[in-house]
Amino acid sequence: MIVSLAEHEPPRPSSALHHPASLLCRYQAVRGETERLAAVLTPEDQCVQSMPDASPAKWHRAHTTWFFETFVLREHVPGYRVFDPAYSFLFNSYYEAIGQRQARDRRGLLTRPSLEEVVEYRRQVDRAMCELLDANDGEESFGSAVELGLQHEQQHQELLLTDILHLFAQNPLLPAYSAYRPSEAVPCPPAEFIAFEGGRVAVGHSGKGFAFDNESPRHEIVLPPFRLMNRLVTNGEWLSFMADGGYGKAKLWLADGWQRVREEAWQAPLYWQEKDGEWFAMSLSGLKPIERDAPVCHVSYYEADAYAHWSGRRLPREMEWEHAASGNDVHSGNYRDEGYLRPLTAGRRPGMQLFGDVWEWTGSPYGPYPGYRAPQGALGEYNGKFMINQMVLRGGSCVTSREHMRASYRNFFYPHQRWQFAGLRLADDMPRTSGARRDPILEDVLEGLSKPSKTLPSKYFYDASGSRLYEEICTLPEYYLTRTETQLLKNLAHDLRGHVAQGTALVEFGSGASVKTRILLDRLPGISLYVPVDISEESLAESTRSIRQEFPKLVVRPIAGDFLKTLSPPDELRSRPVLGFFPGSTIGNLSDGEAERFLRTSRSLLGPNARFMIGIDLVKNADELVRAYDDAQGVTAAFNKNLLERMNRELGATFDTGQFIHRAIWNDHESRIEMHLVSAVRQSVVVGGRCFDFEAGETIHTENSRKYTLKGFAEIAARAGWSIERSWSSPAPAYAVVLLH
Ligand code: AVI
Repeated sequence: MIVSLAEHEPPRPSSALHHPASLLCRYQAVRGETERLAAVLTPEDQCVQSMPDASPAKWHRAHTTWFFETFVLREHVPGYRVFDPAYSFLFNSYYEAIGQRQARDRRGLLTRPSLEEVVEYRRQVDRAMCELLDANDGEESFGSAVELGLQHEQQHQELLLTDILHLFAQNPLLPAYSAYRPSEAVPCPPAEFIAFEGGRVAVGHSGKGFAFDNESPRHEIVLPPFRLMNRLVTNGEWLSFMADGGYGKAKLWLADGWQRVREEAWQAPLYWQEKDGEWFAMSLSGLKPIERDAPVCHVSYYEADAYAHWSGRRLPREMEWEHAASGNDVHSGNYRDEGYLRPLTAGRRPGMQLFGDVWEWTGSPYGPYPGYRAPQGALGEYNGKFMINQMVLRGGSCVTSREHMRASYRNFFYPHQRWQFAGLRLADDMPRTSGARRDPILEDVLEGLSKPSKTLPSKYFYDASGSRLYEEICTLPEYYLTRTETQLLKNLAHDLRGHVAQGTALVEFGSGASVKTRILLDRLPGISLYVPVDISEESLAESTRSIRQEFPKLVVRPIAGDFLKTLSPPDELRSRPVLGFFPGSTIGNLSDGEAERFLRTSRSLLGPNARFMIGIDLVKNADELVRAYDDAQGVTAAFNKNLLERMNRELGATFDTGQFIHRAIWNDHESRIEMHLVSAVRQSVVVGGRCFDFEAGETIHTENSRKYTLKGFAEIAARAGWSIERSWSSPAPAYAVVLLH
């Protein structure tokens, strides 16, 4: 529902001027900034047009000048003589009321006027503008046109860089516009969904400072409760979408988008290229390796929408974004002023990464607000006539000027366009719980089953019967992991004996029944403090009790919590040697991105000087791997199906477990064993009051179990700031325990 405020509030000018600095100073600063941005470009760089949507830098410089000449000097300076009457044809962008113009896609053919003549044009107009502003600063009659000209010029500054990147990306030399500026390495926060209550909220420009006409009138709407992701979608997450065949699955795409994917053979965001299995992207600093934690950029609306569909979510509506953003510090973001000229990892500053980095595609079509009327005259063409067939983007980017941005700012592009610095965040609707407390398991399950490729989180395997079945798996002849690791631990404990100093603390992640811990405690007498970390308070209490009984001199300080989240260390951990312990190749149940994040956050518990011992399963013959996850006695099948039984028990779901078949497959591309439950027939299942349809043969993906090479694992660890100090590997079946420091 939309309630217009227009009836209750007096109309106000859309571009009321309240800017503190004098207009003359601002004029000089903004015009000077355009010159600074162009200064490193050669005359050739500035003349070429790389595609119809992009304009040459020379054209941007001339067009912004024409804007001041046409809408300020010719209107407000009696007797002003234009620099060259032909320029109105050359540098009018789209103003029908002003007259004919050079076709947009032929701007690159303007080898004349020369760049020097355009520079001279800028000088003449600047002289006349400065004289006018000097004599009449604060003059309302032309002040709003000057301010509009400055905001317009800032938009073209961004376009100039956007278009130069496109141009340079076509050049086999892949030139850099500016040097790469390193940024501090920060952990990317895990994706979380922040809840907003919604309700009756006011949106649109509030009336203070400059705003474009399309941000008004401010009006009230009713927003249903919603959730927004706490940060932008990352390159790493986009790689998962690609790895899952996202660009090849028609069902994820809008029909127009799917047509584009096929016509233009999209396989990755614009500017990405794969070399020897690694992804790189062209940037304003030249061709650079993809940074997994940085926000994905240069995707179209079609791609953003397909990604949202794939992830079982949706794009935010523009008013959800604006409501979430209003009240946030609009100036705190990675804008052009920071000098990076590329989107950076979230987590550098508090907040939801709403401003700067990348323009965020919203799911909202660009249209007029209730009561909107385009201003009279030629300038009425600035925004209003584009209110069809485009989608709104919010928040500004790493090439937007900081002072140009507002929470109410609406950018807009066609859904197929990719050359803008555009990315996305996800949103979703609040689960309908009719006021009752939310059930996190139900939410995760509903989310996983809503995805086009259905999933269930593997962490829910381990209820009481799942844990029993897993213990049984560990004793199976096919499941080599446990006994191989046990043997390795016995051997390496012997090697380490002299190196584990007296007073060492052993911190175990996902300690469970602490079975393998005993191998270390028996053989490494230096360990005097044991910190088991586990999400299950019950199994922690049980293992703490039995370890205390068996090792009476050992101090045990259990931590109940999710080790994937940042945990604070108990006081006793300070000022002693610390050895982290994460056995069982449990790290392989995480995606590489999650593993990297876990390794990074584990530092907060372990401290800066710790060592970290991790068990990892290694790549080997596919048959042997599949056998380990599809044993002859069917214990792993029962373990997998227990997930469905658990949903039936705890959520009242209606899975007929006899109609699902356990399947383990080796995914060579991702180097992992995948466990699936395959629907034997066409069937429907009800969970949490929702009905999920299954085709015969459709699968629920329940677990990944990554198999590493030592080199591949070292790379993941290195990204998280660890290096391998030593490793112990077994001969076939290959398995390793690595010691990181
Ligand atoms: C706990 N985790 C390391 C086991 C694995 O090998 O990925 C879980 C498991 N799944 C099937 N069998 C065992």
